[in-house]
Amino acid sequence: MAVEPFFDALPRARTVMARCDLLARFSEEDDRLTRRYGTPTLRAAQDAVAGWMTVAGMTVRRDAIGNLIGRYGGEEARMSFPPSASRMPPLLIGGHLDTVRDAGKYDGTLGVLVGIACVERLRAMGEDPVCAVEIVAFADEEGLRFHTAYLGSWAFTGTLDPVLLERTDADGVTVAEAIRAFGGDPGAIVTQGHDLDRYLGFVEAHIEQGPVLEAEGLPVGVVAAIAGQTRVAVTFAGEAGHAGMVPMALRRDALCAAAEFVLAVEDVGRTTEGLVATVGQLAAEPGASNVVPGRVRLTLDVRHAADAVRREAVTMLLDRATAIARERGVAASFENRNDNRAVACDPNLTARLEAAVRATGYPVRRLVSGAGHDAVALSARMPVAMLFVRCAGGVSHNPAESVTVEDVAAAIEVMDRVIGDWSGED
Ligand code: HGY
Ligand code: MN
Ligand code: MN
Repeated sequence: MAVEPFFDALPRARTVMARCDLLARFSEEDDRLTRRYGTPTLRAAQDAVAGWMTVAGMTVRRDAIGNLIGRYGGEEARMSFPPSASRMPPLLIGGHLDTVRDAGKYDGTLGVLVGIACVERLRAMGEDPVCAVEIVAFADEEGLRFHTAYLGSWAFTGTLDPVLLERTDADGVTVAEAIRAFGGDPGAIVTQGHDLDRYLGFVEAHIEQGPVLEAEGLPVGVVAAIAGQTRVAVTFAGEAGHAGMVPMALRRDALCAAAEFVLAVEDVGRTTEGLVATVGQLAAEPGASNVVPGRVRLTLDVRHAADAVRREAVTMLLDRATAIARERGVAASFENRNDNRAVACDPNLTARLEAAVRATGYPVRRLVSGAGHDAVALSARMPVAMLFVRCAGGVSHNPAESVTVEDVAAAIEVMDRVIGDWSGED
């Protein structure tokens, strides 16, 4: 289906960029962008997005965990203008509005805002999309608050492990309490299913967060698969002591044990083909310059496209932590916080996405994503596909994250075509 040249994507891309700038102001911290699940700043960002959805002719709702969902077409659209007679199940498009700490402004938001830009075209053209379009802004993909990935999308699919509802954040607030405080209903989460079997599938436009598209001079790429990831909370417990009085040979210094482990993590990552392993958070207690650290809590993040390789690396690293602890007279303990298998994108939906990329005038470059995405959780219940958008230097999870308006326009055109692609099917 030819996308009307009249509705050139560039002006809409400029609007997307401006909206990313605006959403970046909704942060829990004055000097950097941090927006966790269940916070007033996430709510404020959602309210801004809900406003844009409403103006675009969408009906807007929140589900039991607080994901924001806009819908264009289908029954609800009959009351909207123009009356729509969408006859096919909805195509789900979206991203996430929560962020990491000191985040960039495109990770997650781009998928939501590109989707809204496509609906704005449908509305302006008076298009009657054969497939209704739902735009979802997941409320927690990063897991910054509870150290769990995909809380929003697991809940959306009705497959959230109820055990997670008792998971606590740094302040001892449980997921269930945070859901209630955010206006959600933890009891409804396990049962809500959003008629999942009726969705044509889920497509997200997301920054690549890597250097390949830029290195090859391509504005967009297509995700073939998403690597599996394991997140473990590791604790080394030694003995706090007076920095001036405890002889070096008698110390049970938890931070020295942790430091040796951090370098072991780096070594396994460097020597295992295709593996990445990271210690992203580390806290030494009691945290005083004249006290030998008695306890260290750190996070381990291990990823690989092959689940067996990832799991073997995790086992090896936890065994290494146990050995280091024994040699240093400290104790090592572990809590598996998150374990997600690798996911291949749906071949049929990906073929449609690839056709849209070609029709927009670009070659198809398939990539494996080392970054996790909500498509992992959704893949259990519907076909998923992802479009990558070039980002400068591949930098992400960093305030320097950036994209060009031209590449956003390319992504919008591709997504216009993905939506329009069903117009030939009744
Ligand atoms: O951690 C990830 O890969 C994603 O950004 N949540
Ligand atoms: Mn991210
Ligand atoms: Mn993301």
